[in-house]
Amino acid sequence: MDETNTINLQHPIDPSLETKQIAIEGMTCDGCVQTIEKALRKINGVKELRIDRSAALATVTFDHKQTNVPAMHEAILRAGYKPTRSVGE
Ligand code: 9UX
Repeated sequence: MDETNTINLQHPIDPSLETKQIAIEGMTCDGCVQTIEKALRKINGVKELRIDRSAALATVTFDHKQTNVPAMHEAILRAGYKPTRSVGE
């Protein structure tokens, strides 16, 4: 078994779930965080969401059969913020 390839961002319980981090610019206060949370939770397939304002990072667990990172970038942009990159592609 190749142990170098065991970093696994998929959930062991449900292989269609993925967790990704999206960096977001422009979250100046906690109201911004709530606006983005609302926008992302509206997307079908978003299961878990945690936004860390000081780290400028959203951690999202989603069903990759229902949504994807570009859709989340789009929602963040529409809410008025700037997604800059996602980690763990
Ligand atoms: Mo706070 Mo964010 O007053 O757009 S909600 S800065």
